[in-house]
Amino acid sequence: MGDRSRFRAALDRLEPPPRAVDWSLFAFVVAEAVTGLVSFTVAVPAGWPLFWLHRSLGVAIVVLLAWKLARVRGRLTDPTVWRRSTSLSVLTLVAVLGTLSTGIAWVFGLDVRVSAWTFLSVHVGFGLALVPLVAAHASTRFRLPRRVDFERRRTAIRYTALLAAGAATYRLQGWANDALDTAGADRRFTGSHPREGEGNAAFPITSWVADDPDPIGRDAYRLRVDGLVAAPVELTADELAAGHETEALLDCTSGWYTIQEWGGIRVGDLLDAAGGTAADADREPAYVRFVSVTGYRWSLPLSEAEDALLATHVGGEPLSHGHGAPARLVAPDRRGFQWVKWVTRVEVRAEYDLAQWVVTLVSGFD
Ligand SMILES: Nc1nc2c(c(=O)[nH]1)N[C@H]1C(S)=C(S)[C@@H](COP(=O)(O)O)O[C@H]1N2
Ligand SMILES: [Mo]
Repeated sequence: MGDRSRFRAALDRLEPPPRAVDWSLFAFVVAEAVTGLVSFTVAVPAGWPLFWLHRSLGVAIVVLLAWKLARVRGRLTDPTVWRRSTSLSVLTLVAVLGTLSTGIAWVFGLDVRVSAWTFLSVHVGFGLALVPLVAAHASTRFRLPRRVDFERRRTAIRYTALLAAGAATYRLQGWANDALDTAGADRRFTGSHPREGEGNAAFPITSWVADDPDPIGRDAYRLRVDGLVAAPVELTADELAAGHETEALLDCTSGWYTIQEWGGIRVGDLLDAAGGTAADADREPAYVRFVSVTGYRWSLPLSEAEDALLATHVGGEPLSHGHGAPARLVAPDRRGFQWVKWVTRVEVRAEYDLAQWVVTLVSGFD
């Protein structure tokens, strides 16, 4: 046997039975949606394995898809065998290819915009569309998985090999990007590209979905600090410019990051200005909620919040309206969407705020 045919034979042994390929594609797409969405909440380098898993699964999908397309090619190219569900299959294929190609392009540094969207956001859009499409596609050709298709030892070997190949491919990509010195070489572990420079002009203004308030007049502005505090207060913008400084990295899930020197007031000092936190009859202070003039909001656990900053300045300049003036949250170990802009209320609470996950998505829509 020549080297080539030996490779072919090994590849064929790795190929799962058709039904297992189909079910694996379904499972891997769901796993990609989950790892992708959860990765949005990861801001510290210790979370890198999640991003590697997402990338390895992505490469594995390329391999599974190649096996699948080799098998069903005839059904797509021969119009005499088209059925009603074929258009759904084609649509699903388009979404898969859209997700894969934008993901791969992003990895190689193609920081292209589709209107205001980065390729990474387009990737997320395709990926989210893919989940219901794959589910609908699977239901039109539903066949229960059979035990013989997932014989234990072979299955374990196959999936380990697939994921290892995925991780190895991603490693090779890193070397290729470095060797070619592409823009893709310069990504953080989250996949985000740097925005260099200091101050307001150095990084984009990003509103998650629809938040776009009118500028807030500095003189009329008051920040209310209330909830489980001893003495609720209202502070002026000048009182917030307390001169506390911290360097922190803002990493937006649309794929960019910036390191800036932020100035303002430590949230712990802010709570002290309200007499400190105070339990009432049956509630212990546990979270601090930061609420925007738009209603957008996020909560941090109390001890983390105390060390966070309510910023009035960036890179030595007063914060611009777009970046959240008069004051915005700077939460160092959090992703950008949690850095609430245009904060008008800081509230100490006892409970975790589950609804914030929805509010950040719909805030700004009337
Ligand atoms: N009120 C409010 N705060 C917000 C947002 C928003 O839409 N509304 N977007 C968040 C997102 S997604 C990011 S990445 C950062 C971006 O901050 P910047 O616009 O100063 O770059 O603000 C966060 N704070
Ligand atoms: Mo963001």
